Amino acid sequence: PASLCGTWDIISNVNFEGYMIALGIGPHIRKIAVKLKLRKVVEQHGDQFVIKTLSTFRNYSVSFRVDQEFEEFTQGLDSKHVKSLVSWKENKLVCEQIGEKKNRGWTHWIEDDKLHLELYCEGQLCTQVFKKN
Ligand code: RET
Repeated sequence: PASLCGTWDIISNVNFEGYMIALGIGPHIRKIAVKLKLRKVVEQHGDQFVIKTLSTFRNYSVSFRVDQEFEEFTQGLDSKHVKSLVSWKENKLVCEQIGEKKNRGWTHWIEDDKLHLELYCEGQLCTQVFKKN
């Protein structure tokens, strides 16, 4: 599949609010977060990924190896411990985040030279699209 690597800037963000409500994020943080111009920085070395979510308000970074379960602490998001597993499904990088919240995870893929990200939690789906910086 096309590489996810690089620096990516958000161009659309649909239902981030609903996703944050599902995560249990309070109204004050949601009000700030929904306006952020998010940037993704993706690095890949073989099966090892580092994905950074950068903003003027808060940053979030996660490192993982594909097909290897890991403990993720969602610091600065909802600050929860989840067991995460990332795998390739066709051309999509798919993560399942097992924890207190049902049906939680995300999917990253490239389409039309853009980075697409679906974030889901408890029936809420947020769709973000990033263009290459
Ligand atoms: C911010 C600001 C504070 C509130 C929330 C945030 C959400 C971050 C998210 C990050 C997703 C990262 C992923 C990484 C993949 O490897 C921007 C930190 C809720 C949703 C999917």
